[in-house]
Amino acid sequence: MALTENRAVLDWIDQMAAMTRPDQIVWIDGSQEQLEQLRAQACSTGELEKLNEEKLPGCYLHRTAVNDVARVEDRTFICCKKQEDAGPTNNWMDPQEMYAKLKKLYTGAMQGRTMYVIPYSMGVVGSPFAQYGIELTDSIYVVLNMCIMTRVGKQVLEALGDSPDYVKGLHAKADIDPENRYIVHFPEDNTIMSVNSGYGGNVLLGKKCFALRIASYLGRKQGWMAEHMLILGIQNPQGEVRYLAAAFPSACGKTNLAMLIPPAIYKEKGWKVWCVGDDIAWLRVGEDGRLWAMNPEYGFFGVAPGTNEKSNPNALHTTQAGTIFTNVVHNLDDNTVWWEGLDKNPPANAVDWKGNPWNGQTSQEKGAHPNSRFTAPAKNCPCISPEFENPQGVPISAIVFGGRRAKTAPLVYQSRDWEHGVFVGSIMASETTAAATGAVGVVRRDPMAMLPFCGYHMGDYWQHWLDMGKVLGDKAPKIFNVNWFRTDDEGHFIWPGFGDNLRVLEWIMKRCFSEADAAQTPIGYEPLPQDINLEGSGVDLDTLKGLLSVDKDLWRQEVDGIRDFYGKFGDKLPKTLSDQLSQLEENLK
Ligand code: GTP
Ligand code: SPV
Ligand code: MN
Repeated sequence: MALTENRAVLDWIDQMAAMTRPDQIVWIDGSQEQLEQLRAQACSTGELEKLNEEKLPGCYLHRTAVNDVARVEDRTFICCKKQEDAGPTNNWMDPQEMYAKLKKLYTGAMQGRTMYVIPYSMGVVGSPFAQYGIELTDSIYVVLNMCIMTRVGKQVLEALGDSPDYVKGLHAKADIDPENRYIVHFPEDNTIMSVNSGYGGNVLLGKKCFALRIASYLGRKQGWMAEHMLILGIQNPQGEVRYLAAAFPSACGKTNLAMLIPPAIYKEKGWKVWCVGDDIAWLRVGEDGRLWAMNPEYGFFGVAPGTNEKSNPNALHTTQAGTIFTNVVHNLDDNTVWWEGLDKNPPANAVDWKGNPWNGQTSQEKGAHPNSRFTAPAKNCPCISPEFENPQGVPISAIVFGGRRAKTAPLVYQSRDWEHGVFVGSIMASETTAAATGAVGVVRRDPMAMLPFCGYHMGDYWQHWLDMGKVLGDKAPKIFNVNWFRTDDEGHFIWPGFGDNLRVLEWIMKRCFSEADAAQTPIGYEPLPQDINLEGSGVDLDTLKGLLSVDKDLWRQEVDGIRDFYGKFGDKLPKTLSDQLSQLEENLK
């Protein structure tokens, strides 16, 4: 039975059902009884496997199709009326043409299946900054994941009332055919259509599709920003909590930084870190003129490999109950899960991510997919911020950009001002990871970590950043860039990373409150080496100096790469940014 009388919602569902022809329609009300019944049903068909109830209460394992393990950027489209509004970094097709193409793929796609109606909220239900969506899907896995990642149920429909202002999302697994896989956004129609995939980022439509691609488009129109950023609070020994938001590309350390555990010498002094969000931030100018950030999500869809008791105990703890694991190893001895980097003792009696028998003691192949994931409730996180449910979000003192660069980018530097900071974000580059299909380890430009997620022209997006800076004026957060991933000649990471990253964040926060000095370099401000606390880090001052070094030759090559990249944007490239590039070139002379 329908859970709303909203005409716009009911008419749209009627149309989608007429096209996809499900056997039945089930509304997700958010109740535990209904979810329990769906879990049981998914277990009966093998879509989910129930894990050890003592060791991993309420946890399940799922395997996707082998050809369907990551976001598909080459099959992701922004379909607005004019191609120039999508810009050179997005795939585009005329909306009418795309609707027609998709119609063929969706027609009858849910025959013999159930269509689930998921009313969900991005943000606290009823808050002035929440946005609502409805996802129609024929996948129980999607329903259960959406119920962890977003706020789902009747209360969303009540908050929406009879308003037509919601994001429509249609997902059909169809045949999981990679040749006919499409992840399509119609920003002008508030609509998302996803077909032929069952992988998280392609099908949990509240996440990248809505909260970044559609929301970035809405944010530009309405004067706010949707960013691929974690949000965290750093509590110093005086008890003050200062917040930062950080944009790193996929699988470059957001979840890990967001749940950071301070090194022993920091803990002893009383430092704490609070996680507000690990992937997406919606930012707006508050009544006090400062920039405020809220996390529209309700859970974490995190990278499993590499997560362990040492690198990130908070993340590991977060996944020990009520979690869905996707494409990890199934340990048959005790019906638990394993992945590369969990511990040094891979199970011998196990099943790998493809569903084949796997002996971790002898196999040369990886057991878990490099992009295997956990979907875990935010409330499980031991360091979840007390402000997590605050509809206003938190005030941001620093914005941090960063990527995976073996060379070139130093451990940390600060921009000279907001405009220079926007330049620093726009020239971000990072080695590609397993989070998207395609080659791994190739350096590519990924401005603000938004290359795959910006729902409109990247040149307009940069202008929007510059405009936001004008509104914020002297209340604007300070902007920084970090790189935890510099390597030595043997390819080993030089900086210990993880908890030790707090040493860098401490300096960043001090800069925001005029409590630390800095040195000028051609690319911006850097810490005086003695101002980074290295006690207990195992890093000596010379190594740190190396990590902070700016190699002018490499940076001159960088300038050439940036100029090529900027060339794509034609007259949509803000003049401020081309001026910044000239300034950088000048500084390197
Ligand atoms: P998405 O969920 O794809 O957006 O990824 P993310 O940005 O949240 O990345 P995540 O924190 O999951 O980290 C991805 C990988 O980077 C994991 O394998 C981590 O172990 C590794 N990693 C994270 N932080 C650090 C760090 O400080 N140093 C090093 N060397 N590796 C790190
Ligand atoms: C990312 O790739 O940045 C993720 C995972 O956070 S996904 O939801 O697949 O986009
Ligand atoms: Mn992400």
